[in-house]
Amino acid sequence: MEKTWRWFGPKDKITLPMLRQIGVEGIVTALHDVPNGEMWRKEDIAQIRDMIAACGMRWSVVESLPVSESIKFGGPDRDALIESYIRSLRNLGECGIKTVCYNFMPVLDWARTDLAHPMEDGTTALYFDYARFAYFDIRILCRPGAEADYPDDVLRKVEALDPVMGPEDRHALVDSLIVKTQGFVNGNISEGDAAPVEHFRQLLSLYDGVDRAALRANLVYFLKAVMPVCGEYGINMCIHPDDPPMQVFGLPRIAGSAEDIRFILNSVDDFHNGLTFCAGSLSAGAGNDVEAMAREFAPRTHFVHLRTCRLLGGGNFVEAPHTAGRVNLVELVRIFEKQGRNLPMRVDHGRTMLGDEDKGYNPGYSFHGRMLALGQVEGMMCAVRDELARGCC
Ligand code: DNO
Repeated sequence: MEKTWRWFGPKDKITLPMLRQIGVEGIVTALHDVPNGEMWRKEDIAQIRDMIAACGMRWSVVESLPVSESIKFGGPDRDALIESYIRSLRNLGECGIKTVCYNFMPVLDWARTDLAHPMEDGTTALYFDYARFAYFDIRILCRPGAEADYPDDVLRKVEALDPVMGPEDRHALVDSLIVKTQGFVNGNISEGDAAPVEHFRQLLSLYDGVDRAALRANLVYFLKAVMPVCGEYGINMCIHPDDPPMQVFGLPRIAGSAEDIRFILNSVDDFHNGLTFCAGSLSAGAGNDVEAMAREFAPRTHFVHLRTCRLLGGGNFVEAPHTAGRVNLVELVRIFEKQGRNLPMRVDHGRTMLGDEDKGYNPGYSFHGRMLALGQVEGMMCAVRDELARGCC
């Protein structure tokens, strides 16, 4: 696999020369300043590509070329938005950038209740607490009928949180769930939004009446529309799984299980319609056998995210060190190395450590934590390549 790293563009405090020093070969980035839905211009793409090349690396993967909400819920302007998406793909293809990650999660991209959960060793990690998540839904968002979506024990935990959640805790929860994790990935809600909860409610209402079947149909519609330009330029689209892989806030989600992924790949059975194998997102689903999924979907995987969660029971999970979660990442490295396609791979997320805390990095995207994880995964890759060269795996 190709060692890649998610870089947030020229404003990122982690610079390209720093990445070169730690052995990164390919960059994963996007035109972060272009508003969602607008076409990516060829000159802007070429400028970033050349900036990366000047530092001895290549722009390997776009993460993400965001899919507008209207394409997902099937709004009246979806064809115009798909047309703009196709133009962006064409411009990327002409600039030689051929792996495009996107997701089809309505409104909310990834979600965590705590972005700096203290670990025993002094680092912090991303954390998901199901009861706090439900507390946001029921007590802050006040979504009608929300209670019906949670089991009794979680509802009891929500009641137990009532006396302990002060205004600051409530504010921090809103910030973690719908502001900090979202602003830099899809721009639906960004820092500085005066009324994020109200804004979030309006976004949710766009999906009134859109169920799983409708969302699936809208994804297939989108994929069929973009496949011709992908075929023309050899672009591989790769959908990112839902994170966490479960229904949230009454919204449909359609990319969280083996059955979901099978449906997506089979509905548009084209090599260019592929998967971002995000081991970490999939590992948060208790029902997912992540290694079996990697074996099944490797031939249609175009981009790999390596990390793993530790499940804590009751729907809670923490992002574990890359060597110590529920997924055996060594086996995943074996599966993807055997593909022989030098698949771009980035370590996903990382703990916050050794001075990362006050640098203002995007949550999950620390420098030292990710560098340690990259070193660990690089070690796994060396060992697996050695095994393969000796013909012993
Ligand atoms: C979070 C990321 C996601 C991912 C998008 C891809 O850290 O893995 O935000 O980039 O879902 O579209």
